[in-house]
Amino acid sequence: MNSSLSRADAAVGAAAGVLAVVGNLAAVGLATNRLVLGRVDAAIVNATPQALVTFSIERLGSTGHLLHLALAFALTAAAFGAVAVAGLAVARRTDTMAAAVIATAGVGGLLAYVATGTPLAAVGSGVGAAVPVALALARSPGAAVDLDRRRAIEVVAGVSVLAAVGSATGVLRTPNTAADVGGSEPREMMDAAAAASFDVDGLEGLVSTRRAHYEVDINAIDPSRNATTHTVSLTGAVADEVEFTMADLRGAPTEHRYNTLRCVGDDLNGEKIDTAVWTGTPAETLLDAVEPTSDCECVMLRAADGYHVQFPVEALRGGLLAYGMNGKELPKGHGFPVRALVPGHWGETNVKWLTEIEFLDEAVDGYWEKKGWQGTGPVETVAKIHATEKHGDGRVTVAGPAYAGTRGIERVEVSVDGGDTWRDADLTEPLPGDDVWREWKATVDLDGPTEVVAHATDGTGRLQPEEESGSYPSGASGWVTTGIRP
Ligand SMILES: Nc1nc2c(c(=O)[nH]1)N[C@H]1C(S)=C(S)[C@@H](COP(=O)(O)O)O[C@H]1N2
Ligand SMILES: [Mo]
Repeated sequence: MNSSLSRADAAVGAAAGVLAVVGNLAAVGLATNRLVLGRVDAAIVNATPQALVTFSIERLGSTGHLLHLALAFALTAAAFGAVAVAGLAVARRTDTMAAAVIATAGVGGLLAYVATGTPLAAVGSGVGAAVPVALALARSPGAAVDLDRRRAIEVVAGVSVLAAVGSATGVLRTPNTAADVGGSEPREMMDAAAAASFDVDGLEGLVSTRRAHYEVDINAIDPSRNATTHTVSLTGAVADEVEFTMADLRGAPTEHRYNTLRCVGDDLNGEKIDTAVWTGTPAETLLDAVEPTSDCECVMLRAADGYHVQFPVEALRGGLLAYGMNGKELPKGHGFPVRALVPGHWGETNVKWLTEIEFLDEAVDGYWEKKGWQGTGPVETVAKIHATEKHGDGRVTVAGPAYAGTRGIERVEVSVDGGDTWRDADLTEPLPGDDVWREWKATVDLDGPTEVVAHATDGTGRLQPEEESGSYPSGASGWVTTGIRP
């Protein structure tokens, strides 16, 4: 083999690698568990040192996901590419095109089957890997295979078109129907929240519709769940296990709630905090259907993406199993078809793509707790400074959300003299509900650059702690300070 030949082989191999990944996607749609890419990505995340995973998810967000997804793509495509290159070698040895194509499709398909356990994924990847090999060999049937440069370029061009069509097919196969949920009530609640919100430039609104609700996920690709087959099972230390379909959940008593979520990894003045109107059935409906047999009184919630979190069943009892968000079906990124909402607890307990509520014999750590986080308990109290609106005459309105989970917000104060004197900020009327933030605002008169400090007092009369800490391991603390000028 001379070197130009092997370069042509490499081009066909790369094309086969890409097309195998795309073929998989085209065959099964955007469904993590059924994509070799999704499996490899999950394996990379599992093999990555925990500190790095935490850093990536909490700090880099979607950029971090893109990085490990790119690595997963390179590894996956390289594996299928190697199969195709081996296929070309088979062609040379046997002098037949059919043997090479069948070998590539077979081994590629087997690889995908082993990785995903999904026959359709095997077909998609096998065919995808074999097509470039077939194209490369097409005009030299039975002959000794010599791949010249021109042929390699033709193959890559042809495969690029197929890859584009295949990717589009795969993404379109993914159901993206956001049906209305909950009738007119969620809409009315959103309107009421909009009317109650302060009108300050840059403030997000009491229901976060001016900007997208934040998202924190352990996986780069959200699991795709089919609402007609998805179930939530109550398992483990119970007299009899019970399984609920989505039809069961929708048939159970319905509630609409304002509910605020905040990630334990949120910075003190960060934006991993939002509020939506959620529609679902009280978790109690499900919990009452089983008889616990242990006295641990703790549950492990498990999800379709492998996520799991353990906390006292008592916290879940007042919670909601939500299938609607802001009057629509839950968006995929927020847990379609059903997620848990646990009043007043850090975001990580609010499991998306919920599949199982397991009653435990003894408490064990969940996903984040294994990485050292302590985020299964109640949220810390915080007043954030998210907006400053200048009036042009020396007056500046500062404003933000204030949140203390189920304790509620009683008062927010601001200081412009470094904390010597404080004045009360205005608060929005509390929206009904046990776990909803409020907005605060205060207009201050300034004659020069000034530091503004804000702090909140919760419904129990306790002032937000002044001592500063980062979000790891149990949530950020301190008073938010911002420099403003008139
Ligand atoms: N299945 C599953 N549920 C999950 C997560 C996840 O990665 N997988 N992330 C948790 C974390 S850390 C937070 S802060 C919230 C975020 O919910 P949101 O993305 O709807 O804002 O979901 C929680 N539920
Ligand atoms: Mo989180």
